[in-house]
Amino acid sequence: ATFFEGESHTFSEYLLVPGYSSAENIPANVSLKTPLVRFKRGEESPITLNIPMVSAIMQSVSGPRLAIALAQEGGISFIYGSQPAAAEAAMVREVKSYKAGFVVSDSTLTPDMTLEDVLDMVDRTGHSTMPVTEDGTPTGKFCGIVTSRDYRVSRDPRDKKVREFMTPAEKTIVAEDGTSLKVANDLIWEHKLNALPIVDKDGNLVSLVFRKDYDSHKSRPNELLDQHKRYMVGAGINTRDYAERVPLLVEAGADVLCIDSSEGFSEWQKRTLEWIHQNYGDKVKVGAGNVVDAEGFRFLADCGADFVKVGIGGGSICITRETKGIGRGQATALIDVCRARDEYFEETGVYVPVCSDGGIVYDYHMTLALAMGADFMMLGRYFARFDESPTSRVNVNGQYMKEYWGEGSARARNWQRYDLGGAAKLSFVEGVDSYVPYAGSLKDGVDGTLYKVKSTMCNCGANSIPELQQKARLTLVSSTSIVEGGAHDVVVKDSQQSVTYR
Ligand code: MZP
Repeated sequence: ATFFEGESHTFSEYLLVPGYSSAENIPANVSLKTPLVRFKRGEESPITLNIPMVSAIMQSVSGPRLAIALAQEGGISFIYGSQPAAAEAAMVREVKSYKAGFVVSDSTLTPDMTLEDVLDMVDRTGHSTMPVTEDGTPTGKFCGIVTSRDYRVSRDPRDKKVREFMTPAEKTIVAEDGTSLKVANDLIWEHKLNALPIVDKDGNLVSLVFRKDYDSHKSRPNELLDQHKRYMVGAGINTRDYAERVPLLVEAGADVLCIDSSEGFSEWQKRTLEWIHQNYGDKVKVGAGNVVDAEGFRFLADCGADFVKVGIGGGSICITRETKGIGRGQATALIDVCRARDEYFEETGVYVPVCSDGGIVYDYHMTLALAMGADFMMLGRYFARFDESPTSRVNVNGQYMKEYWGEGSARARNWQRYDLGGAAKLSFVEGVDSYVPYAGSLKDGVDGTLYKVKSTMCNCGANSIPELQQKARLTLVSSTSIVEGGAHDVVVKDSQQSVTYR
């Protein structure tokens, strides 16, 4: 047997030691742009992300609604593969055909609705803003908007009528030929509106332009309002039915694929990658994994993986280490693989991005993962908590929760993820079915997290991810100093604080 030197560690056992920060190191100057797929020295990755976050290839995480919300923030989702190929392709198509920038409302509220009705509609449609018209039809005379934030703020007094929460339209613009997005953008900006209603000459609501559309379009202010951009989306595949699944996903418009497997250092992954390259050359980008050491990385990089995912047994819903006794502490695995990636780049001139998959619990773990060399992170639990994840929100003992279950659980039965060429079934479970605390909208959550990540990067004197990786100074911490790092020797007044402030 081979014994690895030292123990394997996880994120909570590390801290960043701040470095010198100049006056240039402010969060507003930090770029989180990062490569998604392999590229040659001196070139840029053909696909880059604006934020280093991708959502897990899981039934309870990555459906179309979450994929759209995450793409709007600059990340990417991988639609889950544990469903018929045609159903997965339909989800990809739904994301690709979503019209952003100019949203013609397909649902409106009427003044006699209760807040419960509003919640249902906000949940069902995924709209963050609802137009209210006099007669409740999309083209009725416009009289106000209700935002999901209004709902959240006011959700306790359930019997109140929605009328009380309508935000009167402070500004509207009249749709006419030649109306430019710039006009809408200027109004949104000037009046700090969340949504700008567009009405026709008779005052009937035509559509809404959202602040987030303004944010994503401000670099191209003169685009006309009927135009829209296509969001990026990824999709999971397995090592069994790739010959049928990949063509459907490619045809549906998937921007990138990823082999979804609990253990990727295998001939099955090699065969899958070879098949894709033989049939599509380098037109179809595909990530592979998961691995936890340098050997596994090199194998997949040599097989042509466009990125390599790291992590076995660290996922919040994962019991692989308990059931099979395989895995490695996530931080140690990541450090080892990232070192191998840098050596591979030195040797071959090809940079193969590394994704840290699973085990991120606190926001600061993301900064640590980036500092240790990850190009981006795959997150399951984190995204499952938001409005946009595909699972039900339930009330458990007075607290709102979202359901979250592993792909290897009895509920998901994703046997292909654990397939070793045997019978087409899940022989034993490697994951659990669980609840995670509900955390509101993806946008609010991601904004808060990334502000923390950027602030820490500034403390390390870094304004970009490569700079962080170069400058970061990390230290292992003792179990006693981990206790010192939390609130200690005081009686915390509100126990919820400890949940929310992280
Ligand atoms: P986390 O973000 O919830 O900690 O971990 C998500 C990751 O756990 C997924 O991206 C996937 O790699 C892994 N996963 C998914 N299902 C299981 C399971 O049932 C699992 N064991 O380990």
